[in-house]
Amino acid sequence: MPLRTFWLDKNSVILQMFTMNTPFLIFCLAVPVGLIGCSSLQSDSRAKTSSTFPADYKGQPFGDAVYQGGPQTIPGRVECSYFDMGGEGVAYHDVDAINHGSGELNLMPYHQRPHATPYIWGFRKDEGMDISYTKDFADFSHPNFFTPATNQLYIGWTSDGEWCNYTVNVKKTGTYTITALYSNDPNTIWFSVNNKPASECKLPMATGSWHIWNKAEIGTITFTAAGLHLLTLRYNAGNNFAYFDFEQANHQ
Ligand SMILES: [Ca+2]
Repeated sequence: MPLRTFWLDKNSVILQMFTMNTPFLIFCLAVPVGLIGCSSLQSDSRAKTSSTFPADYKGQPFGDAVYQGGPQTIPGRVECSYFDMGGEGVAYHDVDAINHGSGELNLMPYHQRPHATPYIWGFRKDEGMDISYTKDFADFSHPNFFTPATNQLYIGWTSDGEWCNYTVNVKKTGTYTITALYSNDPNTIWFSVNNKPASECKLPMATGSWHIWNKAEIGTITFTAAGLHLLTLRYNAGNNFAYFDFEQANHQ
């Protein structure tokens, strides 16, 4: 049983974290009183994988030196640029191997905006998926139907028949509304759960530009089991996608 010791703040003294050989349970004990104890979700929590999660899936939840949150959670926000790791044909399908944002456009100095950082403009630059971020001269130089955050990462350069995977951790079963932050065409998009069609969603209006953003409810999706699920976004040409918010419908 590996034992690791962490110093917290001056009031907490020592947190001893025991990682069980059952690899997905972390049990924490804290001394002194004030942190009585906690159980923590481990990102690699296969023990919580839903029974219908594709057993042969080779992708992994996104993580890097900055983002170490593990699978994105539902209810909650699924950031589109945090698609799974595993590459073309596994974690996503993109029509070409070039990342036309981080790996191409954003190599130009003018696209390395002062309000951003190398991490942002080069985000996942070696992936075939196309990623960029909201820029002052492109996304904030005009009114938006919904103003995105500065440096909001998004996937773009979309083409017909593309898809990408998100390993998500569903905390509670039920039906969720899906709200999208997107731009451009009033397209239909689709979600699958564990490789089965689960939702057809309609982006409600054209925004008029790839860089005019709208945030709108686009449909619903139902999860019948908690735990890890493979959420697949399928789309055609015509949009940038920043994130999807999943909120429980009808206050379940
Ligand atoms: Ca590409």
